[in-house]
Amino acid sequence: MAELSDIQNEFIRDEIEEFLEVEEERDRTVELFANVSPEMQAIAGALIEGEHHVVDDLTRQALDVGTEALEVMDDGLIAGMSIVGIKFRDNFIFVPEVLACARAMKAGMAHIEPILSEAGIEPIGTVVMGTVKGDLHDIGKNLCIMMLRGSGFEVCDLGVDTSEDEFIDAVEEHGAGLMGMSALLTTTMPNMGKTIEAFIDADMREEVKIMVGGAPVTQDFADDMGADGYGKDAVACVELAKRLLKEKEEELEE
Ligand code: B12
Repeated sequence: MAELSDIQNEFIRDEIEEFLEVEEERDRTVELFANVSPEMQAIAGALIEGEHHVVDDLTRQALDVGTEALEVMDDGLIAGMSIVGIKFRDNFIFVPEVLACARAMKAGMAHIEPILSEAGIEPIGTVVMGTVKGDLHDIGKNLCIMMLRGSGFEVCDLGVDTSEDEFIDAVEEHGAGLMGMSALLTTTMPNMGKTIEAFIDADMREEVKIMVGGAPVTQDFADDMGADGYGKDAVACVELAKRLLKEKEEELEE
């Protein structure tokens, strides 16, 4: 098991020491950062401090020297955001600070997006994606969209606070066989189920495969509300989208 002293970046060490009070989270975070490069630790550190210009520069530099976009995303940006999440939950920081971190995350993602989206081939399928009604969190959804586009999907992004009708209209308009919903709040998770019910009421449930995700969402929750699949992260989202697309095509052949 890794030790705090295995992490080279002093700022990250201090953050873990000062703010991570839950032993299991602390051990997991130490393990994570002890195994990532100093460059990724620096990106995570700048993100935690909400320094979007620094994240912008460091992300560009890392990609310029050949670091994989996925490594920068997972080991730099998402790793940094995981510490931000814990500090926010435990009231060490508040909405303005988190917004600064989100802005820094977006500055880094702006460099990653063109790389992950550069498939440039015939779209393999169309996906409608949105964050559910009442929910303004879009970082995770946007990462999923980047990865989906990079894997050849055409994505219609409905943004945040998406109503049932907006999902229905977009699926109809784009003839999409796949749809993804994101929710980050326990209070907005039920809106995923409500949206699925709206599809049933509109007699459109059979037309679209529905996948769900977001930090509080689980496989059990997805099963309970009648979704076709759940993905824990952006990589899982792409695998799931491919599997559901295949199932959809097989159903159409029958
Ligand atoms: C950033 C953030 C914000 C930012 C959002 C900025 C933005 N543009 O998104 C701001 C400051 C606006 C914000 C506001 C609020 N937030 Co907030 N926020 C967060 C924070 C710190 C990080 C979320 C994030 O971006 N994570 C990083 C991304 C990469 O991870 P992710 O979203 O989980 O996405 C991944 C997977 O889940 C999956 N995925 C996501 N979507 C989908 C979809 C599909 C189909 C699939 C397959 C997979 C998938 O793939 C993604 C990539 O790997 C979380 C803490 C946390 N631990 O989640 C709190 C958190 C979600 N927020 C919380 C709260 C309480 C709020 C506020 C109510 C605070 C307030 N008092 O105003 C408001 C609500 C605003 C609203 N109506 O939505 C709570 C929710 C608690 C709860 N039980 O519901 C959390 C958990 C913090 C906490 N207290 O612990 N927040």
